[in-house]
Amino acid sequence: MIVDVAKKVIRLKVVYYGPTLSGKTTNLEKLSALSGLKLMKIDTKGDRTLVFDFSTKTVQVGDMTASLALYTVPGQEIYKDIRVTVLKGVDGVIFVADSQEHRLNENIGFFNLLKKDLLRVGKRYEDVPVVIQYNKMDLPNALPFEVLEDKINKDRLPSVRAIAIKGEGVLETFNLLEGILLSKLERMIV
Ligand SMILES: Nc1nc2c(ncn2[C@@H]2O[C@H](COP(=O)(O)OP(=O)(O)OP(=O)(O)O)[C@@H](O)[C@H]2O)c(=O)[nH]1
Ligand SMILES: [Mg+2]
Repeated sequence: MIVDVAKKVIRLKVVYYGPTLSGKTTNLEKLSALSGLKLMKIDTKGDRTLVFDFSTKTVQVGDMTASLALYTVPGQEIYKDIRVTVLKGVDGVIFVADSQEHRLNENIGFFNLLKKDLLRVGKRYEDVPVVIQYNKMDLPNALPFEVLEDKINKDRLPSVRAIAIKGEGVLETFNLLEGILLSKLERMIV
């Protein structure tokens, strides 16, 4: 978080994190379309995220303006260092899981990686709000919500079911995290 007292602006950073192809970029694309935000993408040829995607959203909190910078990390293993760079200064995380059965272990592995990556950028997992999204619930091989909760969400974090490709659950997920961040902010400034 960066506070610019002169301009009355508080800058917050939200990062979409999760395994490759889970739908992080799709989330930000749909969110940007639904909320009228301008999206910048840096892709590889195959449409996979190379560096990050980026968008911003501003919200009024009292007489301050909260400016939320929204990023997605690249999920591919070869970009693991970029992932850490994108996480620097993070205030809140949306963990996008791929609900398909064969990707369960990858989701669990990535959730543990999130904890390690947060430490690498000087943050404790316990101090950073995280919301989990179970994406691709439209697919026939998607695991039931209860199973996903049991296997991935050991800490009982807020979670949302989504079909990001249809825009379903995208706003709900974002609003959940935004609500947590803004109420934290209100407690600090009011
Ligand atoms: N069936 C289905 N496909 C989806 C859904 N959300 C995303 N996809 C597809 O999954 C693929 C990967 O989506 P991306 O949003 O690019 O995934 P990503 O997490 O950004 O991937 P990386 O950038 O490599 O980390 C694309 O072909 C999407 O269209 C969904 O809810 N259902
Ligand atoms: Mg991507």
